Amino acid sequence: MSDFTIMGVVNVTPDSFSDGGRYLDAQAAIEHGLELEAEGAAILDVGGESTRPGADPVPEAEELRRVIPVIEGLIARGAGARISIDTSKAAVAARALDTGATLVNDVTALRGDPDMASVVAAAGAECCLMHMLGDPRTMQDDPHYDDVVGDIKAFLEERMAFAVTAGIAEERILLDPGIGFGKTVEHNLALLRRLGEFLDLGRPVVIGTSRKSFLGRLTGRAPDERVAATVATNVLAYERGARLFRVHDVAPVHDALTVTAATVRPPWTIRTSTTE
Ligand code: HH2
Repeated sequence: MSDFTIMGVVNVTPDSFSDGGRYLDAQAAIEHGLELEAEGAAILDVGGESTRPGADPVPEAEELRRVIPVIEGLIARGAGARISIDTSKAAVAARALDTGATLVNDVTALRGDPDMASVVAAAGAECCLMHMLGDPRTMQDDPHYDDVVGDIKAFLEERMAFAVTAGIAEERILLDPGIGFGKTVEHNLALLRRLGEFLDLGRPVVIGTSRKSFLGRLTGRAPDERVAATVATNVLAYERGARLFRVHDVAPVHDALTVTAATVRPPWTIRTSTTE
């Protein structure tokens, strides 16, 4: 039994930074989700609104039109992975939860829509609270922190208290420092280096470095050439205690984390089907 969970990204958007437009068609998104599950994703994170820097907001009706058929299709096709809805709109979360999603991944940490906390609480859903400085239009405009780890820890602690007060059970909360959301390259690296400090908050830590621009700034590579850099950061994050990994490239990250987990936390399992 592995002690890590991979969340595969299913973006049903025309403008996501690394795969925009590839899975805009519901059938393509469903096939992609099933492939990610076969590669080892235990959660499929379905999103219909890009959060890349400068992204335009998507109207609720359009977001629903993008994501609901994909969730329905994944369930109809017998997906075994749990389904997460990546949204900051309460109405989208509510419909997704009714359709069969069990986790709400809200990059605004319940600040984007006043009804979001009660929707999550009423459904008894899990929710991922992520840190973002400002909003996607402005977040990369000279972000500043007194102490990036301390400031984000305090933010997540406050958001967790808010969620619990709103009726969301603490055991259903996941926390994410929000790599790339209002952070310089140095901020992202400091968060990874000191990720273990977030374990003090007592909830599972989610990390999303996949193909992000700081990896491009460091390697000079385009988004779809950042797999090795993504693997490196996820291995580092595991070693520092993260247990949920939001990625586009599930197969390589799954292999890398399998070996990392076996090394860091034995016993490991020998798979007899491998060839020498
Ligand atoms: N990153 C993105 C979107 N959602 N959710 C969590 N919890 N953590 C993250 O780091 C995170 C997230 C951005 O990645 P992507 O979905 O590929 O891009 P876009 O927002 O352009 O669709």
